[in-house]
Amino acid sequence: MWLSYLLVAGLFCSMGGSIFIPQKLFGEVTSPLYPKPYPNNFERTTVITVPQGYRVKLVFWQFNLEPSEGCFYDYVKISADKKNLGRFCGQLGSPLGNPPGKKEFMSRGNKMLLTFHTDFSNEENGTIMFYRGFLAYYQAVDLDECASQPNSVEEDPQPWCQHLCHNYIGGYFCSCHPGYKLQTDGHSCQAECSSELYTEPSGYISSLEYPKPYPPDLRCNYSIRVERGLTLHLKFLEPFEIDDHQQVHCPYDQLQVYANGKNIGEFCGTQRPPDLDSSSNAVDLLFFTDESGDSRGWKLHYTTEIIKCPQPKALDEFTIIQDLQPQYQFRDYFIATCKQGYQLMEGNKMLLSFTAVCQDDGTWHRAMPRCKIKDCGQPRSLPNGDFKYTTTKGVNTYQASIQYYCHEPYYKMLTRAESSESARGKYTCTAQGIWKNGQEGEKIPRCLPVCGKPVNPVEQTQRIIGGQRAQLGNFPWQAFTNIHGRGGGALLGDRWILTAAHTLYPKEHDSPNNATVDVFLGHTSVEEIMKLGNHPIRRVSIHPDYRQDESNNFEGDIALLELENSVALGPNLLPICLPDNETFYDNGLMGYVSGFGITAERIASNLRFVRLPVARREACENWLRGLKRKDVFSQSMFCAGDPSLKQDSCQGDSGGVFAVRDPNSDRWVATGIVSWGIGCSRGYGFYTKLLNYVDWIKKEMEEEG
Ligand SMILES: [Ca+2]
Ligand SMILES: [Ca+2]
Ligand SMILES: [Ca+2]
Repeated sequence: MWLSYLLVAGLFCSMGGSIFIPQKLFGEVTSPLYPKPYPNNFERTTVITVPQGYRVKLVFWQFNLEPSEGCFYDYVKISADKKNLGRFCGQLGSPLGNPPGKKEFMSRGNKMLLTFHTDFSNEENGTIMFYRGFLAYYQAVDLDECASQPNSVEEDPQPWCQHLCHNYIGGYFCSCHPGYKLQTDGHSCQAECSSELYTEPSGYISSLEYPKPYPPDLRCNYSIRVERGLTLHLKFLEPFEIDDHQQVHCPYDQLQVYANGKNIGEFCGTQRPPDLDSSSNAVDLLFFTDESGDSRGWKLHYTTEIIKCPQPKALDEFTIIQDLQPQYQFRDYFIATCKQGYQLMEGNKMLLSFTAVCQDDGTWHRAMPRCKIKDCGQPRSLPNGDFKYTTTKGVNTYQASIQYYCHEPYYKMLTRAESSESARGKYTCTAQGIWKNGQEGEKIPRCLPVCGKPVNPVEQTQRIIGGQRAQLGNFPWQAFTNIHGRGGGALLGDRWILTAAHTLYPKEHDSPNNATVDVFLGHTSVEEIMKLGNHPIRRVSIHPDYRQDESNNFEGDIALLELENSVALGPNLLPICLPDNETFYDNGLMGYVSGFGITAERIASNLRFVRLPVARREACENWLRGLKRKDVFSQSMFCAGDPSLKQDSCQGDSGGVFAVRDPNSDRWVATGIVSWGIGCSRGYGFYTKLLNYVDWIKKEMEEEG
C-alpha cells in the first residue's frame, strides 16, 4: 500500500511541474489520486484558463491536507494576475493549518494558477497519516471590464474606453459621446461632427461637451432637414459662449447659420443670439473652432411650424377673394373672382378663373390678379341706322347703354308686335362683356325700307290729260333700265328691281341673250339719273311662266333684278309696296303709270306719268275681240285706260309699275307691271297682275344672301 503510493508519487513527480487545463467555462481541479490519499514529494501547478473576457472563480469543496505551521510541508498555493492569493493546508478545525473554507477565489484576468506541493511524509507523532487532498471547482465568470478601475499602475491587459464602456458577458465594447467617432482601435473617440443630420420636427443641438468647453479644431456641420412646408425656428439657450475678440468679428471660433443655403447669421461671444425664424425647412449650422480656448459653447432648441403665406390682398375694389381665411398655410389656396361686370386679368391676359396655392416656401404660386371692367367694344354699326349713347358717349364698358335707331322716314326698325322701337333698339353692355338687348339678345335690330311713302307724292286731284312730267320724289321707286332699249322698273326693298320679263327677254328676239343690264335710280331726268351711276346686277330672276317664244302670250311677264349692292334710300329713292287684296283692282280705281318711254313720238328726257283707271275686264276683252287680236288676256293680267282719253303707257315704259295710293294706309302700292299693249296712247294697256305674283316675289327676295 505504501509502496504503491510511492510508486504513484514517483510517477507524478516524473510528469513534471505544471499542467494546463484546456480553456473551458467550468471544471474541477483535484489533488492526485483524489479521493485517495495524495502522494508525497509532489509538486504541480495547474494553470486554469477561461476564455478572454472572463475571470476565473474557484471554490474548494473538499480540503484535507497535512496541516503545518505556515503550511510549510504540504500546501495549495493560488495565484492570479501575478499576485499570490494565499497558501492553504490542513482542514477545517485543524489548529495548525490554514484551510480555505468556502472562500471564493477570483482572478482579474482569465487565468488562475493552483500549485499543489507535498513534502516527503505525512506523519503525526510517528504515525503515518493519510490525507485525501482537495477537490475544487472553477467556473468562468464575466469580467465587468467597465467596472474595473484603470487606476492600478500595473499594466492592464485591456485598453480603456475613452468615453463610454458597455459590459457584456464575455466581453465589452466602447462608444463615444455624440459628435465623436469611435476610432479603429475600438476605444478612443475623436470629435466627428462634419455631417450631423437632424430630421425630427424638433430637437436640441449643442456644441460638443456643452456646457463644458468644446474641443479645438472643429469643423462641424449640423444639418436640419424637415418636411417641405415646415419652417424651422431656432432658439438659443444659456449659456452661450464662443471665443471672441473685442475688435475683430469672430476671428477664432464662430457659429454660422444658413437657411436654404443663405447665411442668416454668424455668432460668437457671450451674447445669446436672437431667436431665428428661418422661413425654411433646411437649416445648416457650421461651427469652426481654432486650436485654443475654453469657452463653453452653445445649445439651441429648434422647433417647426407649418409655413404660412402672406395674407392675400385684393389689388382693387372689384376683386373678391372667396371665403377669406384668417391665415393661409402650406397647401392652402384661395380663389379670386371679380365683381359682376369685371374681368380677371393676369397682366394683359384675361383669365376665366383664378386660384393661388400656398407653396412650401411660403409664397403664393401666382401673383394676385386684377379686375378690369368688362369692355363690350364699339357697338356694331346698324345698316341704314345708327346708335346713340344713353350713357356716357364713347364709353363701351359694363353697364354702358346705347339706343339704335333707323334712318327715318326711309327705314323703319323691324319689331315684334308687342315691342316698341325704343325697346328693340336699347342695348346694354352686360356683365359678360357683350352688348345685349333685353328681348333679342346679341342680335342687332334690322332697319327695313319703308315702302310706298313718297316724300313728295304726286298731286292726285289734278286732272291730267296726255301725260305729264313728274316732279322729283313723285315716283321715287322708278327705275330706268337699259337692256334691249329703254325700260322701266320699280324698287322693292333696297336691293330689288321689279320689272317685266320681256324687257330682259323680248318677244320675237331670237339672238342669244347677252345684253348688258343697266339700271339707274334716283332721278326724274335721264341725264341726271345716268350721272348717278349704274347699279350692277347680281342676279336676274325671270318668272317660270314667262314664254319668250310666244309673242301673243305675256303670261308671267315679271322679273326681279337683284342689285349687287343695296341702295341708300332717300327722298328720291324709295321702294313701293306690294298689293295684298283684290280691292286694288276695282273698276275705275285710278292708278299712275310713270316712265321714260316715248311720248309724242319722241324719246323722253324726263320721267313722265299718266293717271289711268282700272278698266272692266269685259271691256278690254271686247276691245281686243274688236281688233281681232289673239293676244292672251289671262287672269294674271288686268287692263287699264280709257279709249276715250288719249293717254296710255307706251314702249319704253315697259317694266314700270301701275301705282295706286291706298287711302287706308296712305301708302303707294304697285298693283301691276306695264306688260303689253297695242300701239301707244290708244285704247287699253295690259298689266301683269302683281297680286298673283306676290308670293313668288317674296320667295325670290327671301333668297337674297
Ligand atoms: Ca506531507
Ligand atoms: Ca464582460
Ligand atoms: Ca478657440
